[in-house]
Amino acid sequence: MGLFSNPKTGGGVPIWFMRQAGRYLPEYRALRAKKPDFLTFCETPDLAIEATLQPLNRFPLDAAVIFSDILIVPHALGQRVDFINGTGPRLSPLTMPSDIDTLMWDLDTVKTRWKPTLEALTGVRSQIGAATDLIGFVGAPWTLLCYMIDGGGSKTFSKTKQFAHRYPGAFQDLITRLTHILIAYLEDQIAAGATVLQVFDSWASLIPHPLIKSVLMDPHRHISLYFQEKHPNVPVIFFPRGIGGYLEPYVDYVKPRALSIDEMVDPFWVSSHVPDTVTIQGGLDPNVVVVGGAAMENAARVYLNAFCGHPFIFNLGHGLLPETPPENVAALVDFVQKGGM
Ligand code: 1CP
Repeated sequence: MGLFSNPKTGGGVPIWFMRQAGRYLPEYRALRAKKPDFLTFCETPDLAIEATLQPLNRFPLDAAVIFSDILIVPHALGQRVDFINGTGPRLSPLTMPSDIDTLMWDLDTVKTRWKPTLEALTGVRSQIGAATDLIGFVGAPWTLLCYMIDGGGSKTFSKTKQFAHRYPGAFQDLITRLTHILIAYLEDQIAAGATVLQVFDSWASLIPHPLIKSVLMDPHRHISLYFQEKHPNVPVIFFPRGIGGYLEPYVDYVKPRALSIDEMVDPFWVSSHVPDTVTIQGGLDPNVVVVGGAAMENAARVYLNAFCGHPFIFNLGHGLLPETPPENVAALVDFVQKGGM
């Protein structure tokens, strides 16, 4: 079943998981050991294809998500990106406006640098059935800038916020340039075989209020309307993680075809306030999948009940955690596919 094939759900809710490929799977850890450098791993199409297919070989999921990373884009722009095992990504940070010109913004050049991921998409497409969607993705401009300016993961992304306040013109320029690059990358992903796209704004909750319009709403709206006009058959799922109180104006302004919700929002509020022209995805707490059993089933049932009658894709509020037992994932897929029984 495709992710968008259920206009009104009863049983048979489609299901996939953010981070469905990855460290919780022993076969991923074994494959990953072949290329200790994470970027090299992502850029080796045969390995990316196999990592993408691993969760589908275990569970009857309705979509594959291409194995790659949002930081492929700064890497394609020529920024130094390293993944330090056990620590996470490290980037040579942009610290002042003149650093923007050290990146390669020429689209023809940038396009050659994400080719391995396109090759992997085409390979996966040829190996999965037509009924299984293939999800391509990007990080939204704000979340990418968090890594590009702070230089790695952070709880606060203070350097990014200070850059935005100190150099508002340069910051806006970065948002605009990235938006165009991301659209080009998403279009290339469609041409390579992606049938659904997702835009991850994982750190949207950290955007200071005065910047919400220019940093979140405007670029998301631009991407949303662009794809609805130019690629009406390829739904784009937006994941503005943690924006809670902004959800209603977000839906009105961005007009997302689909909205991924996190575990902090009340699903019943969402189903009664978001029109059913917007497919909802999410939003089970990934921690409850670590726990499993009745706790997991009861929590999953809440989402099935909340979105019974609303177009819905079952997923989590964020990615599967590395400590998740794969058998809990199997049990959850089975539970959802049996309609919560
Ligand atoms: O050694 C390893 O195996 C590295 C772990 C890992 C994996 C499995 C990283 C490093 N990235 C990925 C793959 C990945 N990343 C996928 C495809 C796999 C799938 O979904 O099945 C996707 C969609 C992402 C997207 C991604 N990367 C996001 C957005 C989604 C989210 O989780 O919020 C973000 C923020 C990143 C950055 C990143 N890459 C890797 C890590 C550990 C991080 C987070 C760093 C931090 O702590 O801020």
